[in-house]
Amino acid sequence: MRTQVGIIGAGPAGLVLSHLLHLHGIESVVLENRSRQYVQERVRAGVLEQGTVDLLKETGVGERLQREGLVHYGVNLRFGRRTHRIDFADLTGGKAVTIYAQHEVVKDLTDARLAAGGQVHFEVADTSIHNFDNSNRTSKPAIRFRKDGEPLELVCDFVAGCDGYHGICRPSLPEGILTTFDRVYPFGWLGILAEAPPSSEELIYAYHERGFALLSMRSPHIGRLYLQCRPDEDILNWPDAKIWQELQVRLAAEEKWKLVEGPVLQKGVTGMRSFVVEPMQYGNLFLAGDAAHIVPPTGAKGLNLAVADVRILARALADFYSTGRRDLLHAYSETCLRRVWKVQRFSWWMTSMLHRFDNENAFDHRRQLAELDYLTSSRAAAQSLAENYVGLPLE
Ligand code: RFL
Ligand code: PHB
Repeated sequence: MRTQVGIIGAGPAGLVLSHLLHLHGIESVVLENRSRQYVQERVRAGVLEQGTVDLLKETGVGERLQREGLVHYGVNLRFGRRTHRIDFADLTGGKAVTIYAQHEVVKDLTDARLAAGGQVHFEVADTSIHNFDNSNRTSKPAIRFRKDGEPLELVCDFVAGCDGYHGICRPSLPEGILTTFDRVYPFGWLGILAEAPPSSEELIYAYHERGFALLSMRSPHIGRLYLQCRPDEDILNWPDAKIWQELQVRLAAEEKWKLVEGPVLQKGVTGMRSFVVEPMQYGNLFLAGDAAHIVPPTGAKGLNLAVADVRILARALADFYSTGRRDLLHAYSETCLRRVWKVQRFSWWMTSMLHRFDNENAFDHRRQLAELDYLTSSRAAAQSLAENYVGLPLE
């Protein structure tokens, strides 16, 4: 098999990259180790930045998103049982975020790629990458894998490692090339998907003595809620009634407000970490999305950052194929990392402000409350949150 760009991973990064390359007339093949059904049902992110929404719409894959997505012009911060709205439209000149599940984005992109005759292969096994270090200029990069038990090789000009945090691309780089920067948080999130209409039109981020809670949603009928929990929390310790009880306590408000409960459709625990590798490229291999960096979910940035990376990569590859110049490709990592670090900062800051840390004391609790008070009483501070939340300008 032969293609121009071999893409490993059919998550948001891999599929958006394949779609953008197609629009530039560049051929790619996407290899995914899970089944199509699995990736299209995996419950993950839900908040799309304005720039992500604009990109999907402008490139012809935003039709269902436009119809079904919920446009939010603000979020609520709740602490001391009071609710404070951050008005994005006012603070950012009319920008918003859109609530639309990640697996719906993945579904729309997969459909678009296949309808355009694109190659997306699911359930491939034993993926490995070769000859990507550029040392041997006569042999091209190759991806080896198995499909239905048969060993195959895909020869390409470039490999895009879009295979997420647990993928094989990042660990395939020779030792000593990558520098890792990370922080693991001493807590996780217990998330539920519930058949309950969201009790608020917009998201509520709640800071409470017992820990953080978040009210989000997927549709006017389906709620998505999270609780701060121990990083190794056993979900078996959390029967549905106990989850709702804890959500009721942490989300409680002074004003007349009620958290509507309903059957829990799905639940799980996620650990939280901040993680970056530098550089995000080596020879003809380019890492994008979670393969190169992870953010804690508090800022709702992971998917959006993955899309920002591949937009830069697609532009660099398009420039190479049309002019033969490699300067944008050489600058890929540096260009991406400027945004990556700003988003890391924002996600770390939101996480630090809103969670209870075991090793912190009453001073830190007062400091967190003061930060929230400042944020909700100073236009300058609120504007900083708003411009980061709706998404920093693209390069
Ligand atoms: P993905 O989505 O992990 O996709 C990688 C794909 O590669 C496949 N793969 C392989 N394929 C072939 N061969 C191999 N050896 C392979 N190894 C792996 C995997 O099966 C997978 O299909 O990475 P990508 O594309 O970089 O996208 C990143 C996002 O998925 C991630 O950042 C977000 O989900 C993070 N995130 C959120 N991001 C947001 O922007 N907004 C949010 O509201 C938000 N909420 C969240 C989140 C992540 C969460 N969890 C569960 C981690 C909420 C949660 C709870
Ligand atoms: C979600 O709806 O899954 C969600 C919303 C906001 C976040 C993280 C996750 O910060």
